[in-house]
Amino acid sequence: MKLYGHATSPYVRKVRIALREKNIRFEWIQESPHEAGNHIAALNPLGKVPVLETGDGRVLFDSALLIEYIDTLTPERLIPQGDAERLRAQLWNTLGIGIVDAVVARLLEDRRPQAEKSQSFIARQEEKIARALAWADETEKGAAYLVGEHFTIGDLGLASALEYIDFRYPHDWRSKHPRLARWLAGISTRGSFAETVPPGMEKAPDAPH
Ligand SMILES: N[C@@H](CCC(=O)N[C@@H](CS)C(=O)NCC(=O)O)C(=O)O
Repeated sequence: MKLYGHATSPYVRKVRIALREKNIRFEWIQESPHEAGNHIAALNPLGKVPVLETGDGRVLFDSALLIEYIDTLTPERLIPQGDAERLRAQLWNTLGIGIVDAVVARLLEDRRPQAEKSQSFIARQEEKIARALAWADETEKGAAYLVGEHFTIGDLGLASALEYIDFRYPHDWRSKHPRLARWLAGISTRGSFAETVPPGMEKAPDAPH
């Protein structure tokens, strides 16, 4: 199995976390669609990473689909099998996806030349992130995992999104949401998170998203 994508992409990281959680070996091809001469568009018509070559002739793209596929490969599921639990876990994951999308949109806008960037667009993304953090803090029940007794796609999606905020939109959200911060601190100690920290996450980075 081959995974294509760069180390700073939050969508690629989610797939790496899922593969590590499930102890699935894979070859990581660190290619970025932002680099000249890359081959991503030949694999994914949308020209985006992550892309997965499954090893049996299939080429899949989009992190949500890749995680859905990966989850079928071993019995311990990240995506709960019961309808009610799956819906709850996927709602948390969807919140995480929305946070990441807003952080990426904000970052790209912020990197435009001063005269071209829209402060109102940036503010709109920051409002989405602030509301999502407040919603998560109010909805989260203070347990180790968001849904049930085990780590699920909900924990993966939200925790990786919060760490992406720290990476690309660093600001003190923790003092407003200490319970959420405590929950994240617990999830962040997992090997799958510790081993996939993007290079430069501790510093203020300026590499492509
Ligand atoms: N919905 C997609 C989003 C993937 C995505 O936007 N990836 C970025 C890298 S972080 C990318 O490849 N961007 C290149 C482009 O949009 O041209 C997923 O979840 O995989």
